[in-house]
Amino acid sequence: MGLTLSEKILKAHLVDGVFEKGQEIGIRIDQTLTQDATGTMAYIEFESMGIGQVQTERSVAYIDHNTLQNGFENADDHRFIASVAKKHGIYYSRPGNGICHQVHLERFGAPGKTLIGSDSHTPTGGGLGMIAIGAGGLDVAVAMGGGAYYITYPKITNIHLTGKLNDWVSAKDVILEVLRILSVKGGVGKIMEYTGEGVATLTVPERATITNMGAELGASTSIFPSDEVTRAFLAAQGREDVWVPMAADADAVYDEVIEINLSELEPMVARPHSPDNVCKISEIGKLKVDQVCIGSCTNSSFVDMMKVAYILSGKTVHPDVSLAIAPGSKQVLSMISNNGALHKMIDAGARVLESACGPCIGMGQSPNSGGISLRTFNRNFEGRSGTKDGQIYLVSPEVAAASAILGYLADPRELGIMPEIALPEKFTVNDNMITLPASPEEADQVEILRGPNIKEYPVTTPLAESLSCPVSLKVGDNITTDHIMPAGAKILPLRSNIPAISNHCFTVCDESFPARAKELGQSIIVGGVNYGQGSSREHAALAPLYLGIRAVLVKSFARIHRANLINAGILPLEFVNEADYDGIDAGDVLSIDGLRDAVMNGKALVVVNETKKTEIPVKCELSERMRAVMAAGGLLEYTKEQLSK
Ligand code: MIC
Ligand code: SF4
Repeated sequence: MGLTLSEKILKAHLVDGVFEKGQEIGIRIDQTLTQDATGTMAYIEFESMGIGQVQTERSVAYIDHNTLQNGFENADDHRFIASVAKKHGIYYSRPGNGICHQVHLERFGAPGKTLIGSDSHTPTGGGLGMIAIGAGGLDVAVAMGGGAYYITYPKITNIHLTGKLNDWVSAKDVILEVLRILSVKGGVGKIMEYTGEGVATLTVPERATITNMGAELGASTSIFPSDEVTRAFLAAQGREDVWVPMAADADAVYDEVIEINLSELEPMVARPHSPDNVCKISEIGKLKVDQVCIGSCTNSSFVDMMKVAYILSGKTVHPDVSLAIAPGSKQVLSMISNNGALHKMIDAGARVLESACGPCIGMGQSPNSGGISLRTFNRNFEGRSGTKDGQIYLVSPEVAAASAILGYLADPRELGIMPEIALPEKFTVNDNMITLPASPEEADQVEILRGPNIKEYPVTTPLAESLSCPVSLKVGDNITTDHIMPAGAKILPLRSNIPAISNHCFTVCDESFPARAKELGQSIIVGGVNYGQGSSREHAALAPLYLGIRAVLVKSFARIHRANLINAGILPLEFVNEADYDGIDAGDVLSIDGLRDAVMNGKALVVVNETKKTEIPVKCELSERMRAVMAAGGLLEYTKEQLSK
């Protein structure tokens, strides 16, 4: 029986476990990436493992999230990361060089390799035919130290593409269509593998838009084959030497197949407040717009920007609209400034931002109260923009630019014939904003520069014999990490300071939660389905850990967040019968007798609701390795124990 492309790469990297569906497997990691918002913690963790030089083929530290420097904190974090990178053999992409995923695709990604990144949109690399997975910072730290990365052998979904996109329909519309079909939970436990004759009609940046936003499906990752299109992109980046052809075997067997005919797609939109709340633009009508933002790791490539410049050329941004544009990388910005496209944007009245995440992570450009904002980004969770009642719609760059001119949500097909905008034969390559690490001989002399905002990893506790504590919070379905640990310009500077950032934990849902949890000392959170979807931020586990959360009991978890809870030594529990969720209220005291014994030996677990006098069967499915991690009080302690052996 033939193998899928994902299986081929995973199998070639297998270092632990049995290569069978549903089993936990350990894979060797060739490349890692971090960004600054998750990076400080990842490097604090890496340092505390006491490893000298990174063991990967390439590790890169990017600065792209916290680039508003409203106080000393962000700049201190940048300086800290720069110094750690220099000391430990990590390439350092300076602020201004661009968004991690865009730059990694341009300069480092390579077909057939494995990449993990402390950012959920790491699957962007799947556009180049690599297995690129978003993970918690601690997992990345372990991989940098040469440790395996563990995932459950996923189901492989085949998205079979036929046809060719029509004018003004773009890669964003493809992934919005997939989200419409599958929803934000539809990819959990799966890799989305793209095949079919439609693949060859999509460029690498277009493929990367699709694999990037595949994160919103909850998928482990998404991947395209590596073909002649991949070779042309790498050659244009001066990196043809890393190209290898890669594809699934003709007789590969998939767990599920989804057919999409590219020729049948229309411009689409995801309405507030979820990336899967998708419909056709034509179904909405002329919705008046207050703001348009173009950029983010989903849609900020050279061709995206050229299309936008073409649409804006000679026009003026509608008087009621504020248009912000953040090109994805220094390469993109430099090329559009050189060829005059930037001039067209500026002339039309665009507010040009630096090459960074910017508004996508609430770093500025929050819309007006109740404002309607069209964004080419990948997430529109409530409040993420920084405006609590902001109404965020996710669209393609073509829709965004057309709407910025017309003042309403516009179908770009109204603009007539689309010109052919091709990838350049040669991108402008200048890696002068990537600082190389010190040589291993000089590494000893490099001093780590730590600012006062950089605090230690929180104290963890080994899995207790038994547990009895109250429920400090009960939440509903689809809770995102933006609910658990909000981002934005005010809170992101605290990413290296767990005690301080904890004061903002869950405040989107309940202002009084941090104080209450602290007062209770130990407590449990209860939630619904797909708990923890969205970002890879381990702060969504570390802040609860600091606040004394010992267990999270939900109907189901999102993959990265569940892994982060285990890494932090917080027990991830799931209801056996979802209906039992209704029988628990905030304030109820829950207890589990013989907890450690049951978890370690895979015995049945029963939660007693002491307040309601009921018994609730729960499950906690952990691999051998995860049990050992829980027993040690988290992955950091576990890794230290392993290293000392
Ligand atoms: C995001 O898009 O939510 C982020 C900010 O890039 C996060 C990482 C973070 O929280 O720092 C992600 O997606 O992992
Ligand atoms: Fe940055 Fe937004 Fe991409 Fe996250 S989704 S990496 S915040 S651009």
